[in-house]
Amino acid sequence: MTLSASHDFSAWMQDIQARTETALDHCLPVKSLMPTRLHDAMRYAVLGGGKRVRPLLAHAAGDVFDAAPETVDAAACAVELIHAYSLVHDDLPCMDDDTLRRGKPTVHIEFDEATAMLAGDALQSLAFHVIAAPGLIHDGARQVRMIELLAQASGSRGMAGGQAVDLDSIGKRIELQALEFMHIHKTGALIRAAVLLGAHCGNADDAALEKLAHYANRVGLLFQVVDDILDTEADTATLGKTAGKDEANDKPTYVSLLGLTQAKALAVEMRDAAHHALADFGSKAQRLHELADFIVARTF
Ligand code: GRG
Repeated sequence: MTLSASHDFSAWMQDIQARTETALDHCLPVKSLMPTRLHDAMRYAVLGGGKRVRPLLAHAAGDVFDAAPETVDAAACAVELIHAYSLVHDDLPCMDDDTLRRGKPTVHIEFDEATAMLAGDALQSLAFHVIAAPGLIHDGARQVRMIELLAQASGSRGMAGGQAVDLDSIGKRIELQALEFMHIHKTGALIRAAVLLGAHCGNADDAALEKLAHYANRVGLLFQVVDDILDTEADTATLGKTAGKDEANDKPTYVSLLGLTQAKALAVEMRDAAHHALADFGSKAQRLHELADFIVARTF
């Protein structure tokens, strides 16, 4: 990537992150609305942090089909609200039991466990409220497909299912294939939903959606391999969450199964496969290419 291209990419990223923050702010209930403590916790969980990788992917996929950015904002918010809920619940003592997230105390530490549970629940409901908004897109049948896609990606056949397998694998030695299954669901499903929902906003046809799904599947795994590498290599201050948690929790990861060098090689392989999946889209897919590079670059 040239220097000017990388400058342009940073400016684009900042623009999408800023518009996502504004869109999220608008769809979340204001703090002063009853029940104020719950609304405060929901806003705390969502606003002012996070890389907004999923909204970036949704907008990049929308760009391929000239989707209206305002429509993609709604789809991106829905995915980000599901992501935020999953982090709140993942941090609870009954799951990962973590005290730090995005450089701040986790929601159950800042508020309390019951509030954190309810905030996660309510964020999930809000996500479906946002994606089901009447008139979000002109094609009602396509909007129903979008709602179904988000439901599948977050439920027992997607993220929640992946989390169940993750919890079940603690302290166990699992094969690479089982690790891949877990991550395709836990992390990959929502990343795939972000890409496909962005593309739906631009009326992508089924053939294009299939190619994008292939890209998203590679990026989802890439994201997880990178997350595993960072958990070993980066410090808590850089990550904004507790480093070394996977090893401390005796969780199987790409690094524990393959070693650091091979995990990094796998990341490069996934990135190249992601680029390859975009071959038919030409320069319209520039942002999707750049995002795959950006995700890998975090580790090198
Ligand atoms: C509780 C149903 C349920 C699911 C939880 C997403 C998840 C499933 C757990 C998070 C644990 C984890 C570290 C997963 C690995 C990849 C991942 C999703 C990291 C966090 O996402 P980022 O890096 O976070 O996009 P930010 O803070 O930037 O939004």
